Amino acid sequence: MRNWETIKEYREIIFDFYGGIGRITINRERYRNAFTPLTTAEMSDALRICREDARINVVVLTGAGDMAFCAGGDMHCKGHGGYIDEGGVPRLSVLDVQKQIRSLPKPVIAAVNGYAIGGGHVLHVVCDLSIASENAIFGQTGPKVGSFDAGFGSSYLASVIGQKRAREIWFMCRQYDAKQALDWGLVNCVVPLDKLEDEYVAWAERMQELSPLALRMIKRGLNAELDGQVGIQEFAGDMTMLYYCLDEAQEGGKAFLEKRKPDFSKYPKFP
Ligand code: 2NE
Repeated sequence: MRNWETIKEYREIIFDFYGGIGRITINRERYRNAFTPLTTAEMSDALRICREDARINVVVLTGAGDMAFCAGGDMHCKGHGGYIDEGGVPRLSVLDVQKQIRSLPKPVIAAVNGYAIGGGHVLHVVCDLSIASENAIFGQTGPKVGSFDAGFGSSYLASVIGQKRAREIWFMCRQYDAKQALDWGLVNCVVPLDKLEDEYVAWAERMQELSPLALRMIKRGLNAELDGQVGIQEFAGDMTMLYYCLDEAQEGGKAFLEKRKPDFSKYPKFP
């Protein structure tokens, strides 16, 4: 038994910490962990904390209970223009959560502990790694229930498993078991449900033995290839951060403040 310590209290998610891992658990077991606008707002807040908190090196996303990871958007809230929040405003804020997961400069593991359906399926797809329990079930339902995700939910899915399979998932709206998901490369590994926590903690521990900056830059590079200008901007942002760590970059600012010409001649120029 691990002693997970609460980071912050929320209404629809649990956010806790253990051994360098920030764990976000969608906590709506009654509805197969379907998300409401409040759930996604809370997830966004927790992901922002994951980015800021230097104790957190790896993030895990999972669902409460042993039936579901996430069954997508809560149909009770779906209205005209989006999922209606408590103030009556229609929102599709799960898209912001997807973007946060992709741009978080730390690895994000989806621990898929049951149904990953609709927008819940997309959530695991956008995570860097997916570890599934044997009872996990995967699928999209959008065209059956009056919805779709033609963004990461389709195009990034296709880069993960290929165009034909991505089109099959969306055009047929079938369900796929964990073995099929593993065969298709939709998940990284499958373990018995009672071993899921051990497995994702072990993967997180392994990644924490490696250089965080190296992992961060690899994530940026893998994203940049697919994310166009936004991907390049994030990659470039990290390059700028690294440049600011060099004396060469400090010399420019210092020279400006000292009202002299900068002298960049002394810094190495590798071939
Ligand atoms: C997930 C699945 C396959 C589970 O089936 P089963 O048989 O294990 O459970 P059951 O009885 O269907 O569900 C248990 C309770 O959870 C509720 C159900 O209505 C049921 O409630 P009661 O009848 O006991 O009152 N529940 C489950 N999913 C819910 C949901 N999404 N919203 C509200 N209540 C939900 C089965 O439950 C299922 O197929 N669920 C629906 C999956 C779905 O279609 N999700 C939305 C896809 S669209 C989307 O997520 C999306 C998008 O496409 C684009 C952008 C943003 C979101």
